[in-house]
This record gives sequence, C-alpha cells and structure tokens, in this order.
Amino acid sequence: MKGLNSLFLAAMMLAVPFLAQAEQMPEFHIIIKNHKFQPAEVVVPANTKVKLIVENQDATPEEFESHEMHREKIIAGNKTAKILIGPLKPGKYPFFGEFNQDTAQGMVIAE
Ligand SMILES: [Cu+2]
Repeated sequence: MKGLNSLFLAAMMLAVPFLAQAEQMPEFHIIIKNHKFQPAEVVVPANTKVKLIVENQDATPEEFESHEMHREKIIAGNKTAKILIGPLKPGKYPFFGEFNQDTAQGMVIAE
C-alpha cells in the first residue's frame, strides 16, 4: 500500500507540471466570417506554445492553412477548431483559408 501511494505521488508530481503548462498556454480567438479572419493579425508571444481557437461562423467549411507554421486544418461550417502553434521565433507567419484564398488572409506575429 505504501509503495502504491508513493508511486501515485510520483506520478502526480510528474503530471502536475504538464497540466499547469497546458492551462497556462495563451489562447487567441480568431473568427472566420464572410470568408475573412477577424482579427486578421494576431500578436503572440515568441518562443511559446500558443493555442489558436478558430471559430468558423460561416456556414461553409474553411481550411486553416499555413506553410510557415506547418498547419492545415479543415473547420466545418459553424464549428470551432483548436490549433496549437509554436514555439515560434520572432517574425511574421502568414496563414490563409484555402477554400477562400482571395479574402481569407491572416498573419501571426510572434514578438
Ligand atoms: Cu490545404
């Protein structure tokens, strides 16, 4: 019993930092509406993992795509997707909606 308890404790001590890290991950909300990103520019901390929460308010699907950030994710109409990015070096990282590239253009700015 004692052995199990200390094993459990050791597991908790390992798990807690990971949980804390996940909770502290900065989140940024982006809305897709009328085939545009709002906001179109998102400033995120450099050298940090961040979570983009992309809410597609259009009825049609969109694909969030970024070659620079190596991300590609289809978001169905009226659905929300979470996209983890980073840690990014300071700089500009374009993204676009592949299904509506004429209007759906955005930029992550890491600084
Ligand atoms: Cu694509």
